[in-house]
This record gives sequence, C-alpha cells and structure tokens, in this order.
Amino acid sequence: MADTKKRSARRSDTTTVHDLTLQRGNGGELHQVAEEGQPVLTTAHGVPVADDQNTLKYGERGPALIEDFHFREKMFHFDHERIPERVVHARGYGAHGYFETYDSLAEFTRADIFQRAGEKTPAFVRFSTVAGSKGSFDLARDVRGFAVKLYTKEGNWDLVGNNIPVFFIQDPIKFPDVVHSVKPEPDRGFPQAQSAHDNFWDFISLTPESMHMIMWIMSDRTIPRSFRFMEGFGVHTFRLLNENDESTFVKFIWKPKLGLQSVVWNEAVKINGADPDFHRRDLWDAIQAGDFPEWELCVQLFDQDFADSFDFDVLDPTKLIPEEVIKPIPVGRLVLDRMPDNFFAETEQVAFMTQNVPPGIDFSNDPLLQGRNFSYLDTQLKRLGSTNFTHLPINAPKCPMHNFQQDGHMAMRNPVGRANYQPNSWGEGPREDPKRGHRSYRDEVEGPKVRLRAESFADHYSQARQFYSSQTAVEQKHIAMALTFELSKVETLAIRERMVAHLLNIDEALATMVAENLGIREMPEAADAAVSPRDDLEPSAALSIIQNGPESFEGRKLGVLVSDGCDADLVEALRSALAEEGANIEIVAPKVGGVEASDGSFIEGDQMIDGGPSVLYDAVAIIVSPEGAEKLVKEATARDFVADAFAHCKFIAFVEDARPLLDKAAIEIDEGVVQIESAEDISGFIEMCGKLRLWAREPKVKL
Ligand code: HDE
Repeated sequence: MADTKKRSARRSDTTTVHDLTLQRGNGGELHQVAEEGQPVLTTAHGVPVADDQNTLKYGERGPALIEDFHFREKMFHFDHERIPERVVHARGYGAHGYFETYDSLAEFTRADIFQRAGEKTPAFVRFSTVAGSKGSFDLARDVRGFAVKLYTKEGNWDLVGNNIPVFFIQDPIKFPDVVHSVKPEPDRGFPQAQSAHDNFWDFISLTPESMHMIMWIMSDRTIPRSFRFMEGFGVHTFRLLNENDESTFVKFIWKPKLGLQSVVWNEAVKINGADPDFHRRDLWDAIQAGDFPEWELCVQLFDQDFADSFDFDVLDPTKLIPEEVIKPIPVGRLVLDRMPDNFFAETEQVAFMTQNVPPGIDFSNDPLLQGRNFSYLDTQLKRLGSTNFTHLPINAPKCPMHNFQQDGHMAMRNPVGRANYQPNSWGEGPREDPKRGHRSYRDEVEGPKVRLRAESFADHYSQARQFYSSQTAVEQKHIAMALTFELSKVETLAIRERMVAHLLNIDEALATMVAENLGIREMPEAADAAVSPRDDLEPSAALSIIQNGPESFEGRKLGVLVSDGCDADLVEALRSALAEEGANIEIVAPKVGGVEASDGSFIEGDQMIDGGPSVLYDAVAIIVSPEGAEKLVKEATARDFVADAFAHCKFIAFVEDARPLLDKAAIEIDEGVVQIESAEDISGFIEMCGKLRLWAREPKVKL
C-alpha cells in the first residue's frame, strides 16, 4: 500500500519562469538557484543551505529529523518575530526627513539646532493612532500621534506630540485609566479602535477635566484626510534656556504647508473598509512621487509675567493658549523625503522619549509631562527588550556619544580600554562638561508633600466652550453628530445623560441637539462645575479646520470614472491640468486593465470600480460614453461611486453622457456638480476643488 502512495522521484531539470532560473527538485518543487553575483542562502551562522524547500526526513514520507538545524533555526526565528506592540499608539507610520532652521534663536535658547539659519538636522517622524492595535484601520476616530525625533548635534530631541493641543487628563496617575477605558472592554475583547462604547464614555462622563479634549476629539480633527493635512502640537509648556540659563516658556506647533483637511464621518467608516491603510498609502505615495510633505515649526513664546496673568494655568495640559493671544512664530521647517528601508527596524523600533531634550531645552512642571518623562523610558525596555535599545540605528544619536554604560542584552557598542568608570587615573574615557552639558532651570520649589490638584486647574468648561464657539456652523454640526453617534453606541442610559449634563456647561444648543438626537426625553440638570464656565473668551479662528483649509487642490486626488468609448482627450486634459496643479489622478474603470476610448486609444485603469470607491478621492469626475453609462447604471458600485461623492459634499464633474448614471444615483445638480465637455471647462472645476467641499449641500444629504 505504502509503495503505491510513494511518488516516483522526478528527474532534476532547470527551467526559466519570468526571468528566474529555477531548478526542479526531486518532489517536483521549484528551487531558485543562485546565479552569478547573487548571494547564496545561508543559515544565521553563515552555513550555505542546499535545500530550502524540504525538511530533513527519514524517507520521502517519513518523520522529520531534529537534526535539521536549518529548519529548526528558521522556525525558531520566525516564532520570535513579534515584539510587544506599543501599549498606546500601536499603529503608526514613519518617514525620514530633515528640519531646517530659519533663524538663530540664540536670544532664547542655546539649543544647537536653533543657532544657525539654514542648518539642516536629520529627522524621523512617526504618526499614529492611539487606541487601536497595530493591525487596526487608519481612519478610526482617534487622536493622531505626531512624534518627531531630531538628531541634533547635541543629542536627540524627541518632540512627542499629538494632532490636538490638549489632553484628556491633568495628572499622569489617570493615564492607565483613560487608556483602559478606551481600549477593548476586558471581558469581551471589543470594540477595536473605537471610543464609541460604554467604558470610554463612563470614564469621560466621570472626568470633567476631559471636556475640552472631548470637544476636539468629537470634531473632524480626529478623522484627518491624511497626515499631510494635520497640525502637530507639543501640548505641554516647555522651557527654552539661553547661554545665561535665562528661561522663556514655549509651546511648539507644527503647521502643515498644505493646510488642514479632514474627511466626513460616513466617509471615514467606508474608507476603513475600502483601504484600511489609507493614511499610510497617502504618505508612501506622496514621498515616492517626490511630493515631499512639509510642516513649519512654530513657537509660542512667553514669560513668567504672561504665565501669571493668563486666564488659565500654563502648566495645565487641558488648556491651550489661543494663537490670537500669543502668535506662533515660525522657526523652521520639517520636510519628509524618504521612507524607511525596513518598517520593523525603523518605524516599529523607534523609541520616542519626552525626556530626550538637548541642552537649551527644558521641562516645565506640567504634571503630565513629568509623568511622561518617567513612562517613556520604562516602556522602551518592555517593548524593545534591552537597555541597549539606543544601539539600534534608528535610536542612536548621529553626534559623537561616549559614556560608561556597558554590557546587557544585545550590546552592539562595546567600549574598549581599561577604564569603565570615572574619575579614573588612566586618562581614559569621557568626562562631564558643566559648560556644554544639559543644565536644568534653577526653579525655586517649595511646599508640603501633597497629593493635590492645583486650584488653578479647576476650570473644565471655559475652553471647551471657546473651542465650540470658534467652529463654523458646519463644524459645530459635525461635533453634534459625532457626539450623537458615539453616545448612541453607549448602552447605559445614565452615561448618555451624564454626558448631556456636561454639554449643558459648554453650549446649551449643542446639549439640546445631542439630547434630541439621542431621544432623551427629560433634559438632565447641568453637571456641577467646580468653576463656573466663562462666556467671555473670544472665539479663535485658528481652532477651526474649515477656516484653515487648503487654498488649492495641490497634494489631493481626483478619481475619474471612465468607460469604454469615453472621451480620451478630456481624460488627458484633466490629467495634465492636475499635474500642473500638483494634484493626482486615478482612473477608475469597470476592468482594471482599462478601457478603449472613443478614438481607439487605450486608457489604463488604476482601480476597478469595486477597488476604487469615491471615498478614496477628494473629488470625482464621470467621463463615460452613452453605452458605458447604460451599463454602469446597472452596477451598484458605480451608483455608489456617484451617490457617495454627492453625499460627502464632494465636487463632481460629469459629461452629458453620464446623466443616466447621475439620475440613477439620485443626484440633484447643484453648484458643486459641474458639466465639463472640453479642456476649457476644466480649470474652473479644478479651482472649485481647491475648496474642501461644498458644505452648502450638507443639509440636503444629512439630517
Ligand atoms: Fe504618550 N505614551 N503618554 N502621550 N505618546 C507613549 O511610549 C504616556 C501623552 C504620544 O510613535 C508610550 O513608546 C503617559 C500626551 C505619542 O512611538 C508610553 C502619558 C501626548 C506616542 C506613553 C502620555 C502623548 C506616545 C507608548 C500621560 C501628546 C507614540 C509607547 C502622563 C503630547 C510615539 C511608547 C511613537 C506613546 C505614555 C500622554 C503622545 C506608554 C504616561 C499628552 C505620539 O510611554
């Protein structure tokens, strides 16, 4: 019996498949053979491998042999490939670039990076979501991390910020609680990458200090169009110290060159299905195309007198200083121009730490910052497994460094010589330098040892109210809809009501709208406020996305739905007009191979309709033939393409022949739906697309 199952050994022969020279093994399997100049596969110990297709066995169908060191080593390494994901900000995407200093800031800081105009400092940036796991989707409603590592000539400076200038909590002891509450609930293990569940809103509704942050996360800031269209904030107040150790307080802000842009919620939900890597792909594509994203670093500088007289405590991380009160000054620009060679080695293993500051930059007593300075070192050991994580190229400084730290797991930098301590008599090794070294601000601190929250931190609603009143009507509506959506997923009625009680302290109309949308029949009393919310804070236009949107279509993407028989000249004219604008185009066709245009030319597709829904584009054009339209009206994905673009208030260009498709998708022609028949019509359409969306349409498509 056994013999009948036995495969007859085949003769070895050589074959060529798609330029690869392959050799057939005894079982018929194909081996890739090293050609001249190609390296030979080896074990990790350098032993050349003869066969990487078959384990070592007794007989062709017999048991495997433990002696197979190559198999054992290969599987051992594979089994250990994963390291723990970050406990927060697990899903991230990074890129290399540089920071270029505009002018010397020597008056305020002795930080080397700010001494010389035009100086370029290598940088690595990692953007992230906070709550989701590594494999979650990019368009979760979530804060985005904006962590920047600057490899300065006097050590690494990590500015570990977010795309929102305030935070949920005032004291670091609450960090594990806020993070636990937003993560999947521990008994059921869901929901993934969502704040829309009971635990999160339970914690938030019991934590009034989070209300300002809640206004931000319910705004469209948490569903950005791409990393390239978002701001970054250092959040805390830091100090700059000059040569004489004189201190100036500073807040750091990154401003994107392309302006601010977000998507709408219904779009975000669909993008997550259509392309869970939407933000990653966007950054990758832009950098590969040489369209390097850019941000300006701005500083808000102020002194102790301002801090003493400002409406809020500058040490309170739930508060910001409006840009109209202290104007941000641009001090340099950040350009991202290179993707990592290896995602794991760089993006995954990069270790950001708030305590990495060079001489000339120092901390304030913001309690959250002080807590972070402890946490970030601790977490790297857990994640990267060795105190020697600074030996990894992505974390190592690019300036000379010397110390007596030695040994430990995986030590790569091993000192030579006799002295491994100082002082020593051997004249060996580095010594400290009080002049060049990092010096802390000589802060005078006194008071009893207490567990207390400062009275100056007690106003939890005024800036939340200021944020809301600084938004356009469209943005205010989005906040109300987001709160409604999130709280509709909360099953416990008391939690919904508690949130409405907080909203009453922020804006009565907002609270009423959310209560009505949720079907709450009896309006609760306003929550007790430790300090009465103020209504005298001026609205700040800088807090709105729409008022700080892009000025052109640059850096964005048009999706063009085409069919056989479409007008090739028109597609070509769109393509060149967009290239001139610095914008991108993708052709969406019934078959990804492409379509044959009316002049017999062939237009290649970038996506088939199922793979290129309109949520992936900033605006769309429908260029089809009468026969094409006739076919596409029967195709649900084509109807969705048009209907979604309309529902998401996008600008739509169409040719007359596309009308049946527009009618089938129930499109009402408005000023954002424009007919284009020739190259002359295109420039007006692209100029129109420069605006974010046709918000005037929204009341027609959203209750
Ligand atoms: Fe973080 N945070 N955080 N955080 N954070 C981490 O460090 C922590 C906070 C931020 O791309 C962890 O390496 C505490 C504020 C970013 O690798 C951890 C507190 C802001 C990233 C940690 C905060 C941030 C992290 C997890 C309150 C905006 C991702 C993995 C006291 C200013 C960095 C890691 C990257 C990551 C702790 C609050 C931003 C556990 C204890 C406020 C962008 O150390």
